[in-house]
Amino acid sequence: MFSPADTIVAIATPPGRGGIGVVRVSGRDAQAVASRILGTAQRLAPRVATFARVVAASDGAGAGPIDQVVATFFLAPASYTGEDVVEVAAHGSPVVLESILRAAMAAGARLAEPGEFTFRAFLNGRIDLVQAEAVADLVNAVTPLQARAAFDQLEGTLTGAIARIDAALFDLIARLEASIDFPDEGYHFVAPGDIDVELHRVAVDIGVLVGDAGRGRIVREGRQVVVAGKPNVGKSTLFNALVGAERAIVAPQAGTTRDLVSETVDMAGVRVCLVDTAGVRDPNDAIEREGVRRAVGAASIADLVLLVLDRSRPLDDDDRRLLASGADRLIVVNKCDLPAAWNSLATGRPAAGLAFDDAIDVSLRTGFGVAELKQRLGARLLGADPLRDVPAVTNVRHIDLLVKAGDAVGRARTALADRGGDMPEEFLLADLQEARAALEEVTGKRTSEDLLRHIFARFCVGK
Ligand SMILES: Nc1nc2c(ncn2[C@@H]2O[C@H](COP(=O)(O)OP(=O)(O)O)[C@@H](O)[C@H]2O)c(=O)[nH]1
Ligand SMILES: [Mg+2]
Repeated sequence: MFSPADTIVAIATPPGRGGIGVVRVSGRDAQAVASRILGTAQRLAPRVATFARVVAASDGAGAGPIDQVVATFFLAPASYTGEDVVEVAAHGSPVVLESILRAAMAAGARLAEPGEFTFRAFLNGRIDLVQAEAVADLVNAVTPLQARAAFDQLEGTLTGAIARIDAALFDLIARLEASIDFPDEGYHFVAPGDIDVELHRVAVDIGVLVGDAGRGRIVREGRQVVVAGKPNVGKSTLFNALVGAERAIVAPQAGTTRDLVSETVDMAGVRVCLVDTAGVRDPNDAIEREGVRRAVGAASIADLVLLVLDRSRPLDDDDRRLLASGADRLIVVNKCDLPAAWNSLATGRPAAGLAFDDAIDVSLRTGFGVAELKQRLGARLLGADPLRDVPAVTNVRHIDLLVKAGDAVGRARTALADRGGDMPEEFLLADLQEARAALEEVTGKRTSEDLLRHIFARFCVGK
């Protein structure tokens, strides 16, 4: 998909202005490109920060000096990509960085595709596919917990766990093959009892990884939480309180919020896309009708609905309709600072026929109950115990393949149990090889080009 023979270049820092901006060059001509744009005859010493001037080629329109920079050369294979790399740290101006980029291209480098530096690191065996995906996750992390999970994967914790499982399977397969290859020896290279002990151990190891995968997936992918309720109950006030900014308009008139307003926030380490909606009631006009339609639509696809009720006004049909919907929800009973129009949920049933599954009394005006609401929300998003260790597996691609490997090992164990003492080597081999194939697909030892293309397309240019 990418041509690995080219020397590539890209701006590695994000668009915009900053103290420093970095242009990165990688490939066999990295040094030659650097010496052309830096105008220095002498070669850069590896891993030494060298002060220099970038100069554009004299024939081009923007000829002449561009910026004072610090260039660092990394000699292959001890670099991010495993190739010769030069990083040019200039002043963080988009104009300057663009000029340096163009100068490098004029000097023989090609503009890198998204993720191409990391792809080269993968191709050159610097990192496996799990680690390459972790790089993208780390760059894209919104919460510290997401960053931590990605960092652990980049450090190779998952890679190591998979390698240990794979090594055990490899060893078993070798012994089973020996038993098949030398049937006349009159004995098995491995006893059925031993095989089952080993397979049990492998199944447990896979189970440990997959066991936390549900939480892991939530950490990586985040959740969508929708604030719903009839008009004027305090939805936008709640939304702002959770976002920590006056993002949505709060007003005493009903029907202020007419479109969806959304914001990404960190809740208990989970990246949450929080959505404020229009109050659900019989709409007064076409715009409000569309707002209500969007509100209902958003609530129907949400992972969790925060259903807001107003305790200072009697429950009405709008509330009842919302309460009747079966969404996964947390009921927020607001305006507890005002005289109550119905009983507290703690002391009794507020109205006949209404079931309150999970409700909390708050006053968004005084702040009463808000801390507990946040805590309950975090627990609902992440499961019972949000502060446990960082999950090892977070990526649904890895989870699916690990489950596949676990299933194959399970089938092997069943075959072994069904045959009693008579060892079904061929069946076992087929299952164990399938398990290994799934693990190799996780780490990228065995991967289609389509999948690679798909994975690296998520990266930004320069990574
Ligand atoms: N007394 C009292 N008023 C509140 C409380 N929360 C919100 N309000 C007020 O209720 C009105 C409607 O709030 P808003 O957030 O716009 O409701 P929305 O229509 O559901 O989005 C505003 O005047 C808020 O200041 C509360 O806890 N107590
Ligand atoms: Mg509103």
